[in-house]
Amino acid sequence: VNSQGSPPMPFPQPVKVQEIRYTKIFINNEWHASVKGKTFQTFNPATGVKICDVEEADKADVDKAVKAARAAGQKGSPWRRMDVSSRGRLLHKLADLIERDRTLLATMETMDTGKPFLHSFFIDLDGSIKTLRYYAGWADKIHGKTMPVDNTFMCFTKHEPIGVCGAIIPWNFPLLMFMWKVAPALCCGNTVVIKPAEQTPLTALHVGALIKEAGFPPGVVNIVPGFGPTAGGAIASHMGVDKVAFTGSTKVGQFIKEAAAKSNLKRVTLELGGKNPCIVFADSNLQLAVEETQKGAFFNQGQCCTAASRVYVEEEIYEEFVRRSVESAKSIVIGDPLDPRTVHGPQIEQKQFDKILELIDSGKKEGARLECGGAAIEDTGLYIQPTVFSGVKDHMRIAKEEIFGPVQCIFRFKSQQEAIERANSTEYGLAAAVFTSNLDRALSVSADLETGTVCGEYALAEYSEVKAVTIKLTETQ
Ligand code: TXE
Repeated sequence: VNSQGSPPMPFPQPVKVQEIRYTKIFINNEWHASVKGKTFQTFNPATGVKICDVEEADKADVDKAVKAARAAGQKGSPWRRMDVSSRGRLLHKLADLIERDRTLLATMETMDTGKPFLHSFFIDLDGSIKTLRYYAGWADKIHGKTMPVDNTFMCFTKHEPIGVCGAIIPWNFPLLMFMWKVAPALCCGNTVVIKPAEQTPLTALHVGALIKEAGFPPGVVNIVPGFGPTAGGAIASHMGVDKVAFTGSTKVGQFIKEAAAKSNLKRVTLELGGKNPCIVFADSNLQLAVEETQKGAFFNQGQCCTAASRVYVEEEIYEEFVRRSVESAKSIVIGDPLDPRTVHGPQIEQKQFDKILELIDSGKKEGARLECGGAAIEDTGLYIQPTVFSGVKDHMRIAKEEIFGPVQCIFRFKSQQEAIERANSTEYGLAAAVFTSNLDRALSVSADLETGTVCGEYALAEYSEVKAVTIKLTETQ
């Protein structure tokens, strides 16, 4: 019973998934087998059991998808002729359908990624629905400016669609990443060819069916499940793709930019790794800082580009901060991701699991103090214990490299200036956090931190082309 005296809301429960309905390539609102006749398997990382086979897209399939997307965006096509308000209504309709299928989608997301079911339900699904509704609202509010110019000219700008937007997304937030790419692209009137990660294609394909059901014209969204160097590479280097948006590793981000430059100089947006600093000052609410930095480190099994991977703690509170962080890490409920009580599930795959354990080993060898965790959970496949290192030094690999696993690294600092300099001494610059009860200090430190996360309205500029129209007038206005 909560403080208002009403009974607690029952937790949502996963559904029983008997069979995965959508496993083919989605082009022109139809399901296609792969041109080469190839398939790949997708696994449940909590059990290692195969979920299903999925049709594998390669270059020839991407060609088909790009052709469909180009045709759907042609002048005079239903998509191009559609009122912008109707475009917004379609995005809302898709959000409604995702709400209808929310429990099923959350269950599939958990099966495919290993993330705890309630996280899928409340975070990934909620975020996906809200992303669609947010961009649905923008669809009829994208407009240019009129500019004063010399002489008898009138000049105004229009924000037009770019054309075919390619998207390549990772496995850590499959559905949410899908929406972060597709919703702003559609809101601005583009068409899309999107490749989900090979580890996690299932929710994207289910959404393909919902896109058709919502009434998007054929070819507006095309989904090509497959591998990076083949299907992903074909999108990045395609002459018929006008823009590519990528989220993933820094190394592949470099390939994407190179492929874009070498083909048609398509526009590129990249969201890559992070090694995000949190600075905890002695005047902060200590318990809140412990809880939040730890959520930041361990949420989604540490598989977040914005993970709180470097925690700088002022020396007066350092010992107590470490003690409470260890206590908190040891209390995390690890288990079957489909069990609503579970907070911590398995890593996504063997490659990531091995990389994380190797980095944990390097931390031990380089002299960081292992406070808890530090190993796999025996006999349970891809599970790694929530791990806390204290006494981490800036030169250690765990201080510099993106671990992408449940590892919290705690550092000690003396002065504000020192904390800022150390926080900034990284090749990354994605996100950062400051804990203090002094608002002046919070603002000045945040101004000094060299990080930036771009989202919301700014995304619209990445999915539209500004066209300046200049008209010669015969009469002075
Ligand atoms: O990423 P990849 P991986 C980081 C994290 C992780 C590391 C490696 O540190 O440990 O990257 O993860 C597609 N051309 N992040 O190997 O390979 C691929 O199919 C075109 C941070 O999973 O970058 C998938 O769809 N595409 C990150 C997507 O790129 C290619 C999230 C991401 O895979 C390609 C994931 C190629 N040559 C990992 N090679 C974040 N920023 O959230 C691969 N892909």
